[in-house]
Amino acid sequence: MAGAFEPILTAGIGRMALERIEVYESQGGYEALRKAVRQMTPQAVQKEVTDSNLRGRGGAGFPTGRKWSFLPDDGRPRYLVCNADESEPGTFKDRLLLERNPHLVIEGIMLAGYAIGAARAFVYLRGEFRQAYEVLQRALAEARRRSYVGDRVLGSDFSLEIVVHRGAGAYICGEETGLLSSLQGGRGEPRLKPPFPATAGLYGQPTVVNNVETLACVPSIVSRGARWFASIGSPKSPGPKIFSVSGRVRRPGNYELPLGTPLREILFEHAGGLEPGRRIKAVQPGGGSSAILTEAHLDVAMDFDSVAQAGSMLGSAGVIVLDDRDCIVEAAQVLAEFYAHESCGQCTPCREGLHWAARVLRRIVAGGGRPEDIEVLQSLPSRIAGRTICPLADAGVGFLSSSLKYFVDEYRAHVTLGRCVREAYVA
Ligand code: L3W
Ligand code: SF4
Repeated sequence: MAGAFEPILTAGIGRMALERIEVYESQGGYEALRKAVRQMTPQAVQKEVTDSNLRGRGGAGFPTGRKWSFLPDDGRPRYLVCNADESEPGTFKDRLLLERNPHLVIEGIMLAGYAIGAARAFVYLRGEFRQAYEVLQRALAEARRRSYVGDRVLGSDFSLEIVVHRGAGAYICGEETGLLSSLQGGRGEPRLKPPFPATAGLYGQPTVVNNVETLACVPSIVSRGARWFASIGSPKSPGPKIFSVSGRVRRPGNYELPLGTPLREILFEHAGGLEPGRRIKAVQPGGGSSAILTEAHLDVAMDFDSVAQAGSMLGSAGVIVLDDRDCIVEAAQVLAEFYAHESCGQCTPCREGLHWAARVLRRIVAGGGRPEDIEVLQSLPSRIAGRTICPLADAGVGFLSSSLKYFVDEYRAHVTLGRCVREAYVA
């Protein structure tokens, strides 16, 4: 399957200027939208997406068609929000699509908006993505001129405007309820769910929040059909997926492959493998929030269910590779500092616990670790995870708890020696 796979979302990137509308159109761009508004009812588009088994690409893998179906049919205005606040450590796939294939994202938004009957669509864009902002604004202006966006799309009864809103650089605004609060002008603070955005979202109205890559899958589902999409990759997690690979590989970058491609193939056939003589120490398969896997897991199929069975999560599919030169304690510290910094502060276990984790790890890395620190670190994850409003706190201890499971001896040696044991074997 992987050998026969042709990229769908990234096809043409690097070879042609897809951000120019005439180039995108020359590749069949906006044909799916034309087909939808001229030949399909909104319900038919929704059914196609449901039957395709498309699952959300932002981290949770929730079935997209099912999410759309939760919107109550009560006459209230509905909103569509494209979550483009990509901030997950090791994840840079949405940025690629936004900067290099913006019309695919716009077409996906228009199709999703048509399917759910959206009154307005918003793109919540990570504040630092300045280039993506400019590219997207230019692309939107072109799309409006050609009647793909705005009033009476392609002469039909369907109208939808897309508004781009720039965030201000907070990771937590990628969490959907934090995002909606920020979009309304409030603080980027998550709230408990339920109610889910589907029933009480933007301005209290029914709202769908979909990730950039999820929406970018919709045009090909509409043009080529649900059955075609469902035949790609793993049956329960079908379709293409962009894996962002970073860390100790020879060719870091974005690789679009079928979901279910083995981790080994992604790392060694596509990302160039490791430098000669090096060994894999740990891999985070789903961004900085995911638990680590080790060399023993290299044959895991990279789909939502298989990675979960292996003890981690596919998440955003940001694959981060550490090799035998990397200090596990230092890596844990870097991530703990990140999540502690990004905590919005509402929940005590997250606000205080992540700072304590970072503080203890900083002490160990600096050579001042105490024997009891290991027990403190081991007890932290269960006191933090699952006890907070949103998943940031769980994410903040994902690396810590899994690395303690596989590398507790390295933590202990670090404390005993006052330095990293890797110095003993790094060439
Ligand atoms: C209506 C129900 N809607 C679920 C909806 C819900 C949401 C989606 C998934 O976390 C993960 C997290 C991060 N009625 C519903 C319903 N929904 N039941 O379905 O919901 P949920 O709560 O399972 O997940 P979530 O809160 O959206 C997302 C992980 O992603 N993550 C974060 C990645 C960040 C990026 C990025 O920077 N681009 O992707 C990392 O892997 O840890 O587990 O829409 O409303 N009964
Ligand atoms: Fe804020 Fe952390 Fe609570 Fe999420 S878990 S709401 S980031 S304090």
